[in-house]
Amino acid sequence: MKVFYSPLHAQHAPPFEIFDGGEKIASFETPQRAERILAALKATGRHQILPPAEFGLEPILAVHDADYIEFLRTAYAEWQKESTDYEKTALLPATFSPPGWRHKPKTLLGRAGYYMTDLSAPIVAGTYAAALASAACALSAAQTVTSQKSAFALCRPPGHHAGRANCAGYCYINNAAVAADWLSARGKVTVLDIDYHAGNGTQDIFYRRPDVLTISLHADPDFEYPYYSGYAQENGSASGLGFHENFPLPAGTSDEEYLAALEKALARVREFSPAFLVVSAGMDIYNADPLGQIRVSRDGIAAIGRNIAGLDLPTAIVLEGGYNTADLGLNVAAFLAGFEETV
Ligand code: OKP
Ligand code: ZN
Repeated sequence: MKVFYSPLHAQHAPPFEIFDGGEKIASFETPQRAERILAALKATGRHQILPPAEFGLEPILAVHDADYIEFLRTAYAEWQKESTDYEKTALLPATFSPPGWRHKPKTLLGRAGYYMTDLSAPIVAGTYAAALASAACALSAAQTVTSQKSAFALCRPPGHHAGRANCAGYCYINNAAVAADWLSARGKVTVLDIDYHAGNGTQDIFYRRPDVLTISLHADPDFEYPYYSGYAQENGSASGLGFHENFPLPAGTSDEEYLAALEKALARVREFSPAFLVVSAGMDIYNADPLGQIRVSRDGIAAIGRNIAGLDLPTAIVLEGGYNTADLGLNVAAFLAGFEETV
């Protein structure tokens, strides 16, 4: 399978994230994640590693507001110019704009609180370059599946929590949404999100659209991040009503239980009958993930890949999360091997 990878991801290496209780910890989302995956995929000898093509900003601006992207591009440098009495390692505000309070202030930290919706997406010097390269990998995978069965985008940073105008949860540009929107000019698209966390950014971006069916299987947001969306009763709105589906799952979900929920999701995809599939492939459903409480084994991950391939659709597979760095490469390799297994 063609695998799109850019070394620019390494320019995004946030020195910390803030956890519950205000605990400042080393970021779980590290450059080593991508390096492990790259090494594991090379070791299989079954994949062709390629740099992403250039797509420019246009396909990104089709799903994100221009002022938000401009903020991502300029915020860090602008912040560096301000004189502060604290050390400026990563841009993270301490004030956020409550729902409905949508005045966009001139001051940099005010705008940071406007565009950043939690404490797990700090901006460092290389964030914008890495996020652009990550989106380009997803777009390259999308372009590939217009003429081939599948492609894998080794995206870092991930994207599915990024909304039209906000970053959150390690995500800045919504890679899968950018790829899906690009493909939607060529036919109906389904985004199937199997990351442990609800794909709330993707949900936000396509919520009113009937031409892109979005489906997310994830830990029930009633106990897990992102908490405020990802519930079963959220089904889209306006002409997009009926074209979003969430499958919230309990902690401890096993292979069998996960695959049963996936079967329901796949039935909905078949009914929709899209021309293309984009998979938001997070590996944090793994039973030994440090952030996750779903218990899918590596064999289970391979089975998920196999069952999704059974849809027999041109499929762009886009990396999202997965934080057991030691096992991450093997998990992605297992998913792709399952996907490529001929039935
Ligand atoms: C990104 B992806 C929880 C703090 C919030 C953010 C997790 C982002 C996951 N204690 N953590 O979906 O894998
Ligand atoms: Zn996740």
